[in-house]
Amino acid sequence: MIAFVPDRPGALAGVGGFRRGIGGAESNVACTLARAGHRVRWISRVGADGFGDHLLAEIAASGVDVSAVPRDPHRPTGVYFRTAGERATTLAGGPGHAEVVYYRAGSAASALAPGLVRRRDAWSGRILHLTGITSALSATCLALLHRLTDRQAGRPLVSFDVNHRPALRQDPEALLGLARGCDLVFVGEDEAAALWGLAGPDAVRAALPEPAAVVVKQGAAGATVFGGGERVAVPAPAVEVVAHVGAGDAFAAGYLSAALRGLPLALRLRHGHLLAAAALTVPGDLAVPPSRAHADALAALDDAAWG
Ligand code: KDG
Repeated sequence: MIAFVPDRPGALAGVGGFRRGIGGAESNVACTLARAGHRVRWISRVGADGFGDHLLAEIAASGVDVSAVPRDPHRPTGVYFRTAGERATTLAGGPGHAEVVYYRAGSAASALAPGLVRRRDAWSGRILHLTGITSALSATCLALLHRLTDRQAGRPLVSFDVNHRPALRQDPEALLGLARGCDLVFVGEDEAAALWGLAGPDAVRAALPEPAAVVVKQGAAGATVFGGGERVAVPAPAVEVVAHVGAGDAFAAGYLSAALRGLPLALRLRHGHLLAAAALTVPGDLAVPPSRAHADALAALDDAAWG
């Protein structure tokens, strides 16, 4: 999607102008992974409009292969507007709320369907990363995700970020069903509580026994991963938060980057935290991740150095 974000905090009702950026959970993960040095392909659908041109150019500029993103001549590129982060204040100067307004119904991406994405494109990498946002855009999008998570020969490791978005009114059962069919699941402790009434990482794992690994994100407290018979918890570094938007995507990208490199579970979580910290400290949806050498050096610090 194109993301319009105001230059200054404040309720949407009072915003005079917006800066154009890009957003979208999967493309954020793709861009961050590419910036971290991995070969990445993003598959979606955008309109044959200027916003589609901009989106493809920006995502390609991060090093992501966009050759499997067709242009839809009949539907526009999705767009969304949001406030400039959780520090937003009302016009009266009091504390405000993060506001998000989507213009995505009827967009090119919402018309994605099983017949429009070739499995050989989607399954060509070592990991396929999907999210519960796309599955909630339309019935055809949900059908596409079911097709891509079919347990058939040739399926790569499938990663799924639940990505609860109240504005999308996602179906909790549909999300649970999709998550159960994947190999690696990311979910926030708060998301699991809101969607499924689950309290804490162990309850989440009990409800999701099928995936080889389940990562439960616990905000400032850190994250816990269950995998290979292990339960590993790693605290998050303390950072001054500017905006939470994009932090979950950055976390997933950091975790996936470390997983692709075969690093142990604790280091996967640390790489996730590092990239999330890079996103938390900027107003936009995307942050420049630290170089691989810098990330490795930070991830190697002992727990005491993180507080
Ligand atoms: O994860 C950040 C996303 O929320 C943002 O980039 C937009 O994908 C998006 C959504 O639907 O909320």
